[in-house]
Amino acid sequence: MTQTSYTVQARDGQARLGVIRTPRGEIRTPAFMPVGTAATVKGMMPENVRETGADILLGNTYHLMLRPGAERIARLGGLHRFMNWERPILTDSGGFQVMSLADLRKLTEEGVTFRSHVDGSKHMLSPERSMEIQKLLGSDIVMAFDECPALPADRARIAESMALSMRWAARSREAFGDRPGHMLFGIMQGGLERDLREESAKALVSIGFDGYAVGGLAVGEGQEAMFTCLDYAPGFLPEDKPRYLMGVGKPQDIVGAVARGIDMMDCVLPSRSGRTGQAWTRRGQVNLKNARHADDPRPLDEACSCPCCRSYSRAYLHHVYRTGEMIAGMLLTWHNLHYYQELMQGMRGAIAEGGFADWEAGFQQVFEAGDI
Ligand code: PRF
Ligand code: ZN
Repeated sequence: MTQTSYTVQARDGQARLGVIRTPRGEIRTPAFMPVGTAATVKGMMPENVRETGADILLGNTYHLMLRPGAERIARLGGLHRFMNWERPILTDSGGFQVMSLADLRKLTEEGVTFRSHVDGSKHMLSPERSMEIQKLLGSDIVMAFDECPALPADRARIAESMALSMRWAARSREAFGDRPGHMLFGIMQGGLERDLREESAKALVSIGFDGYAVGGLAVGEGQEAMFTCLDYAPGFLPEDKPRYLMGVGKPQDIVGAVARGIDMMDCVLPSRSGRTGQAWTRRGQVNLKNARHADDPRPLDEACSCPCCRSYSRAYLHHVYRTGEMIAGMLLTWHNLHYYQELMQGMRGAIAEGGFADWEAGFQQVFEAGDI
């Protein structure tokens, strides 16, 4: 009894409608996972994150191992209890964050040693330690430990890094063991090299995972190059397992990824841009800092049913952002997460009805028309 499953319920072109079942609840796919890096989706109460429609959150091995520490979270009953989110949590494995955030990194076959970006203390991550930390956190979907070069990078560097990530994937699988109710996802690498992507997928499939991530994208290559890769990369992965595109993205990226066969995504964009006065709506990006909103009594989006749009004007949002009030980030984050979840629900509905292409064309037309 594995207690977890993934079922494809409908297909429309390459897009898939499905559900991942775990003991902590169902994840409707295509799914967007809000990011709760430091055991909080910044500016939001967990029950309100749920109200936006989120089935699952993302947490980070790297941040939590440094502060407050994985062993401490385990003693306090695990990450779900610690942060008051009882539904599924996926945790990233830490290597990617070490490479982008930590100081004095040293990469070897064994793993990576680094100094904390918080206090300079020395730490180590390896496939084995990453699996141990994600188990201490109580993560429902554990990510294999990988490494990812920033693009552009030369082919030799990408090939070498991918091969190392595949050896680490095998060690992650071994260290994870058999944990009923929990899933382990492998991470495909290989940059923008088609043959390396295929080789990576074959290596992962022969190890065997509960799901497969497409890693190493949205690292500087641009949307067109990313979509070119997504035109073939998901096709190298098993049909009967979920596919997760890591760290993506803008609404247009998310829609394009789903159209190409991706089932799950995460991104800091809706929460982070909320804290910097940026909103995402059906009609694209809106900058609330802009003086044009100062006298505007209309909501951000009259068609949005979120608490921000139901009760507050653009003029108010502009004012509280300009004065540095906390509620500015809270309201904009709520709206942005609500919008992202509505986008996912819209795609799920369209796939169910076999109307994804029309839905996508309509989405693009309104999005590109711009804010009014
Ligand atoms: N690997 C891991 N986490 C990630 C990535 C990756 O390649 C990316 C790339 N967009 C984001 N987060 N482990
Ligand atoms: Zn809204």
